[in-house]
Amino acid sequence: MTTIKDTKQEIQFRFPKGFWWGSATSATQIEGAAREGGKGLNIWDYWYEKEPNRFFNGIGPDKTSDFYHRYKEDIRLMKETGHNSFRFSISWSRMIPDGSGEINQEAVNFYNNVINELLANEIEPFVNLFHFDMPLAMQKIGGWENRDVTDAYARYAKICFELFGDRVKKWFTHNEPIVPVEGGYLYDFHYPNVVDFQRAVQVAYHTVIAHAKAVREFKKLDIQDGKIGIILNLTPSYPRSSHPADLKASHIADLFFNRSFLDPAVKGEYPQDLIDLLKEHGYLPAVAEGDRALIKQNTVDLLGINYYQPRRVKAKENMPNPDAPLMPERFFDPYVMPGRKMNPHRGWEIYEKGIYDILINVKENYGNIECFISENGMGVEGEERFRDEKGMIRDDYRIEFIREHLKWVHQAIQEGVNVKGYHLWTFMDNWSWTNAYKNRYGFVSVNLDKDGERTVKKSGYWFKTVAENNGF
Ligand code: BGP
Repeated sequence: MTTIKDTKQEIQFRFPKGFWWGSATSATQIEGAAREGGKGLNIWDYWYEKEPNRFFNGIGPDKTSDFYHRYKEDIRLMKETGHNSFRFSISWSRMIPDGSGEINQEAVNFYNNVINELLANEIEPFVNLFHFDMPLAMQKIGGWENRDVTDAYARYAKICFELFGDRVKKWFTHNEPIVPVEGGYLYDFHYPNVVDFQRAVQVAYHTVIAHAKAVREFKKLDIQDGKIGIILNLTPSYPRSSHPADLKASHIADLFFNRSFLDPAVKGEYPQDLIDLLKEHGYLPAVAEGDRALIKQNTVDLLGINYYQPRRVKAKENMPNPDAPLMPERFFDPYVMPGRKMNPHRGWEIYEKGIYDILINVKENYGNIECFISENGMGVEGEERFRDEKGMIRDDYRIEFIREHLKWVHQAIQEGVNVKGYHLWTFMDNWSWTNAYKNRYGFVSVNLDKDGERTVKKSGYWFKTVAENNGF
């Protein structure tokens, strides 16, 4: 086995004892076996069948790294890369093929096997229940637009808690719930490709209701040592300047893209400014009696934070057409900061201090809730060119990316933020929504031309030393 020794210097950035080192994945992106093992279709299987040309190189979710069959080998590689924890998601349409009916025993067996294998390797399973993968049968009745789907989801969540809660202690209701709202109902990069602000608001609201109902089920079960959380992609919103118009623009972007989920999940209530804004423009969602109490009583114990890039905005430069359909961009323009550092492959700004700013905000404004970095990572195209003669991809840029972010996480810990871990996106190169295999993110490379052959990258071995030393 190859090992990469970190320099023999003293550990400068030491993390608290028991820090969670690991990585994150999602069912649709790694499992494969899309039509196997009794799985029902989800929106990704369906959309790919309808419009394969919307996916990079025409590759769909049926061609992934095949974790469904290769989980043992993969878990062994997790061990080899120093993981003490690992996040995966359960596929709702694998567990309950039509979303609301019979439980699929083959799925129960599969997830039991994965959980048991992780525990046998001393890797703590972190389980997420929904990662963009609405069962097709549920989408056909309206997806999150239909309130009945929130009940089907809560039932599915309860079933998972009951079946796996004896061994899984960290649970998450959703990953990045704003993304299906943006992708599916505003900007056309997820099925059902609707562009409609009113419907987007309803979808976002019902996602919060579904979340709160799942949390309620969890709390009823009183799982020993169990924690329930949500995973949010928090994009700190930076104004171009301190001019009041820029500040207002950035405040509104923050309300839409961060606080629309962060506040109800952690504080149990929506920000009044967001309610006022939607009301002023006539876009409040339909609500039901008792919703306010439901949200208030079902806040999370644990917050997962995904951080990739900041959002920079400025006041609108041209008066928006008041008759155009409302979109969030009515309230701000994007701002390109001169001299910013970019990941050219993904087109995202790299701003390491953003991770610290989020954490400090969580400490100061969200009761210093227990949290962890649940995703952070760097997607790079064409990594094969960095493969050396021994067959290892030398991804030094990824090591630097992780290290620079970890320094800011460490700083936040020094200042008292309750951060418990760091998970990279992602464990192995995976299929990524419409980008398919364009950008690679993993500690482990997956060679699609060689039957999915896995090789650990330099970053994977580096991470092992970090995890073992609990610092660097
Ligand atoms: C997050 C998602 C992941 C993953 C990651 C990288 O938003 O939770 O599923 O895909 O982003 O983004 P992408 O794959 O689009 O490059």
